[in-house]
Amino acid sequence: MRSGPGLAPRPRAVDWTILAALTLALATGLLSLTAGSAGDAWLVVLHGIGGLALVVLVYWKLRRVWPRLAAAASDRTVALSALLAAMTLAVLATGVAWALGATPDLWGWTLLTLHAVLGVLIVPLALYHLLRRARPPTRADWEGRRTALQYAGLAAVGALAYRGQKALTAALGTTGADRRFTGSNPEGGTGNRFPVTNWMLDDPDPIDAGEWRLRVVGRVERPLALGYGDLPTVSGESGASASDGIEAGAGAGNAAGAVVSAPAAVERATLDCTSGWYVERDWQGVRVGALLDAAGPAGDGRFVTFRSVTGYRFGVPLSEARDVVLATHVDGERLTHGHGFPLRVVAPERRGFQWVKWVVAVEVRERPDPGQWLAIFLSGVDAE
Ligand code: HEM
Ligand SMILES: Nc1nc2c(c(=O)[nH]1)N[C@H]1C(S)=C(S)[C@@H](COP(=O)(O)O)O[C@H]1N2
Ligand SMILES: [Mo]
Repeated sequence: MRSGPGLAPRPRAVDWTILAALTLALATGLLSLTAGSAGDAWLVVLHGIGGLALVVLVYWKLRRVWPRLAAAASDRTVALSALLAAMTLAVLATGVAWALGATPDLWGWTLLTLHAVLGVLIVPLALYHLLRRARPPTRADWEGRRTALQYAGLAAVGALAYRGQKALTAALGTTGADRRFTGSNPEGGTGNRFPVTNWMLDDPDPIDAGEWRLRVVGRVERPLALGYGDLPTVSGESGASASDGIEAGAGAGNAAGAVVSAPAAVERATLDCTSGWYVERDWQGVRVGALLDAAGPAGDGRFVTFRSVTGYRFGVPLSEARDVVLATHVDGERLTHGHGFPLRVVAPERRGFQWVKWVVAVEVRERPDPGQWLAIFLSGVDAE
């Protein structure tokens, strides 16, 4: 890009604007990890525009400090500044490459996961850089009509680049063209044919439906323990080994009557993994509202946590939980082990890492469980 000195704001203004743009990109990037409904789309748009404006800002800055970087590589502070510059360029390059449709397999990681991890790793380097180098801006750094024009230009370039990138991917028909508002690409397929994504070492043995129990516990009047046979039957079940060995499980024989007699719930919903892919499917199973009606939440029950046999868990407010489906089937096929058989969370408008697999307990709680949020920071660290 050609830009004479007249286009760039004064050095200290550039530096502090880089900090602002970096903070914006980091904040919107992290918040986008829980963005699940179309109303959250603006977060990712702001992320893209802020990130693309940063490309211009970083170019201005590097043009200015390049001679010093090259000259003093032996100085520790300068060496760390150079590392910060390299990482920032890597974050920008991975973000833009992902948006343009690049989907290389990086030893089990996606480019988007690498992008997010590099973005977070920048934080300590940027803080060190600030402590060693920051000079407070003065009014003189921002004075003049020219500065206002320069900033208007910068915002326009960021927004135009964002539009241009969308137009380019659409015109070329690259992978990136079909991105969801979260930045995820479609996986297509039907039924169980989509990637299995497990968090770190979350990899349980296949579950025997005959032994398995679903417990509805916590702040409820009538705790339940349901067997696989107590769950609604999905009519017209398809798939190779559809109900092999399952009838043996039958019901656990308690207050489950209301649940069994309910017809299977069907929910069309999108599973959107933060590592950058999504699928839309019909999910069949039991509506959590039906389970709660049978168990009778106590007056102080406000949240519902879904717990996996592995200890992995996630919770949502009680009113939202009523609409969650605990699925035994996808597109009429019994879930495979990898996708969470016998039961997984289907939480429309929530991101994939919140769709707990191999569910063994539904816990009604008075307040949220902060420990679950650990999963947010590690959810991008996905296998496959
Ligand atoms: C902190 C420094 C970061 C910078 C400078 C940055 C910058 C960028 C840029 C320039 C793009 C391409 C925008 C486009 O062409 O549309 C991008 C895309 C993206 N970034 Fe970041 N990013 C950062 C951190 C993060 C983090 C921490 C996350 C998530 C955890 C994240 C998630 C995303 C997503 C989901 C996209 C794809 C958006 C789309 O497809 O439209 N970023 N980022
Ligand atoms: N118990 C458990 N549930 C889990 C996970 C996990 O690792 N363990 N991974 C989550 C993540 S990150 C995603 S994207 C979805 C993926 O579901 P899938 O493997 O059926 O594609 O499951 C979620 N549920
Ligand atoms: Mo995920």
